[in-house]
Amino acid sequence: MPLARSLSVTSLSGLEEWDEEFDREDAVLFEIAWEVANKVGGIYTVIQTKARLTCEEWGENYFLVGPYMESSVRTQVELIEPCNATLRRTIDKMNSSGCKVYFGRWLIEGSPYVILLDVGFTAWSLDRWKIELWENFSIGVPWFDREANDAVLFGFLTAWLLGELTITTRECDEPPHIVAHFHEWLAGLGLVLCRQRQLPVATIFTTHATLLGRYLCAGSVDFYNKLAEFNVDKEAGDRQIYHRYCLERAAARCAHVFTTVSQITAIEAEHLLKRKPDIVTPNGLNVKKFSAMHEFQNLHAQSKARIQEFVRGHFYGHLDFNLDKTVFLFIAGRYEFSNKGADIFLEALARLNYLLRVNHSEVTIIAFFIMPARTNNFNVETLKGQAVRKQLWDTAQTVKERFGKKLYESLLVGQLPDVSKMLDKEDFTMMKRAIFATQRQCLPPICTHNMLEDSSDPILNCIRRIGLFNSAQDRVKVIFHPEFLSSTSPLLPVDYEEFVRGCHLGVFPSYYEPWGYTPAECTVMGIPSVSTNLSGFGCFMEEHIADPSAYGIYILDRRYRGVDESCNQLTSFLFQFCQQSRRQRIIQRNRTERLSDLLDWRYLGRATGFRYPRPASVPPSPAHSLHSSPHHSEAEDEEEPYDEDLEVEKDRVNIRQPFNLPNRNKNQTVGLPEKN
Ligand code: G6P
Ligand code: 1S3
Repeated sequence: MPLARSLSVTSLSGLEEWDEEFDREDAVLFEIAWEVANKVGGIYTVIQTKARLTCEEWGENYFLVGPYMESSVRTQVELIEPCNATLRRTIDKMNSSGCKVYFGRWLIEGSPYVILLDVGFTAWSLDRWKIELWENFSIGVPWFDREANDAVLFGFLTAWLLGELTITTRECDEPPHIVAHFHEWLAGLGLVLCRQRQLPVATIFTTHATLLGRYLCAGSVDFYNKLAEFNVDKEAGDRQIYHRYCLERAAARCAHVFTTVSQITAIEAEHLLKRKPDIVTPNGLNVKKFSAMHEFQNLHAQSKARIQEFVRGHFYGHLDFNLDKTVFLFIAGRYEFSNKGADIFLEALARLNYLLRVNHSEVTIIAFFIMPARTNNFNVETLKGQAVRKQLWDTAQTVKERFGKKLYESLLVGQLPDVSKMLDKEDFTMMKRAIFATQRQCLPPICTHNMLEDSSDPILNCIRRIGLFNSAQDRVKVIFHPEFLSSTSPLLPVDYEEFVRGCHLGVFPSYYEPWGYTPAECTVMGIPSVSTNLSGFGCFMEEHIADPSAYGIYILDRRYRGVDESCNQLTSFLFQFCQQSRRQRIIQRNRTERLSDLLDWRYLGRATGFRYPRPASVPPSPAHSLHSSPHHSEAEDEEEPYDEDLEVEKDRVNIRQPFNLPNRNKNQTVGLPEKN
C-alpha cells in the first residue's frame, strides 16, 4: 500500500472530464472536519499543524470548512468578508435561504481561510434531512443522539455549500476542479451526499479511527486476532451505534480516495469498513527548529524546575527523596483507561516500585496521569500543599533579608560579622513555625481534584488495588491530574508543551491508537517515549528506525504478547530508564530530538523506504548494546564532563542529514540515504 503525504486522485468515477494529472492552480481544495477551529481531540492537531504547509502549497485556493462554535470563534477566528466573488455569492445565497455561514481567517500558523457553518441555526431542517437520509440511504438517526444529529446537519450543510459552489463556478470560463477532503464520520455525510447528487467534486475521506474499533477495543475483546471474524452490523447494533457506523461506512465506500493515518488502522478499516484504504497518510507536526542546537535541553531544565517546584508543594512534609534523583514520567490524553494503556502503565509502576525497593535504588519516580475526568475543582489538600510551599519560600526570603541587613550593617562599620549572631530568636521562631506548618496527618494526595465519580473511577480503583499510595517507602509516586494543563492553573501553572519538556519520559502503552500524537510530540521536543506496536506512531517508527530504543523510542510489544508479558516488558523499559545517569539521559534526548524531521509535515511521505541507522555511538555488538540506551555504571558522575558534540558528530556522519532538503522543486529528487 503506498504511503504518501499529499494525495493523488486514484479513481475518479463520475468525474470523467478530469485529467488524472490536473494542474494544482486550477484546483480548489476544501478540507472539511468537525474539528476545524474546534478542539475536541487529535483531528484538530492534524489540521492545525498541517495548515501552514497546505497554505504554502495551495495559496488562496485552500479553504477549511467546520462548525461555527461561538466560543472558539471569539478567540481563534477573525471574521472577514469572503475573499472572492464566487464564494461571496455562494455564501450570500445560503444565508438568504435560512442558513448562517461565516467566513474568516483562522488565527493559526498559515492563517487559512475558514468557512464556518452554524448547525444550530439550521436545526429547523433536521427532521426533513433525516427523512431524506432514511429514504435515500435507509439510515435512521435516533432523536436522542445529539452528536449524530449534528453530523446530519453538518453533512447536509457542507453538501449544500459545495453544490452551490459548483453551480456558481459553472458560470466561469474555466471552472476550477474542486477537491473536498472529509475527515472522520462526523463530516462523512457531506461526502456521501456529494456523490449521491453527482456533484463534480473529487472526494477524499480520511478516517482517524473507526467507530467500531474504538468501541470494541474498550471492551474486553481480542480485537486484532478477531478482526476478520466480527459481524460488524451486529456489533454496531449491540453498541447502539449502528446509524453512526452506517454514516462512516458509507463515506469510506463512496469516497474517490479513502485514506487512513497508519497501516494498522488500514487493516482495521479493511475489515470493519469493508474497504482497503488507497493511501496511508501518517500524521505530522509543524516542527520548529531552534537555532542553538542545545536550546531544547535548556528548556528541559527550565521546565523541569517548574515541575519540581510543584512537587515540593505536593509532597510537603514527605519530601524524604532527592529531587535531583527523581525521574518524571507521564501519560496524557483522552481518558480511555484501557485503550490508552493507563491500565498496564499502573500495573508496570507497581512492579517497578517493587524492583526499585528490592534494589535499594536511590531513584524516585513520579508518574503523572493527565487525563480529563469529571471533577468539581482542585481538592483542598492539594491547594494547601502549594500554599505551604509558598509560605516556606516567603519565610526563607524574610530571614534572608533580615540576615542580609545585619551583614550589611556589620560591613558598614568595618567589621566581619559574628556568624553565630546573624540569626536571632525571632528568626528561629519564624522558621520553626513554618516547619511546624509542614506537618501532615495524611499521605500526599494521589488525585489533585475532587472527582465526581471517585468510587468508580478506573485509575483510582486500580491504584487502590495495587496500593501505590505515595507512602514514604514507595519509590514510585503517582499524581493524577484529571484536567488538561493550563499555564493559568493555580496548582501547576504550565501548559502542556512546557510540562512535556520538563518530564523525562512519556509513557503511552496504548492498545487502541490509530496514530498517537502524544509520543510524536515528545519526540519533536527531544523527550523519549514509550509507545506500542499497536499504535500508528509505534509501527511507523519501527519501520523507519533501525534501533528505535537507542533514539529513546521504546516500542512495547502488545501485538504478540499477553497483557502480563507486555506489562513485564514495560516494567523492564522503565527500570532500564531509571538506571540511566543524567549524562546518558542527555545523550538520549539529543538522539530523540534528531528524529524530528521524520515527523515534519514537510518531509513525511518522502520517507518511503528510508531507515534511520542506529546511532554510531551505540556499540554494534548485541552483547554490548543489549540496553541500547546506555547502561548505568557506578562511576557515573552526575556532572561528569563528556564530549557531547563529538557524540552528536559521530551520529551525524552516520545519518547524513536525511531530510535536509526543504527546497521543493518538481524535478528534484530527495537525497535520502540508502536503505539500511
Ligand atoms: C539539560 C540541561 C542540563 C541539565 C540536564 C538535566 O540537558 O542542559 O544543564 O543538567 O538537562 O537532565 P535530567 O535528565 O537530569 O533532567
Ligand atoms: C484519533 O484521536 P484519538 O486520540 O481519539 O485521531 C488522532 C489524529 O489522527 C490520532 O492520533 C489518534 O490515535 C486517534 O485516537
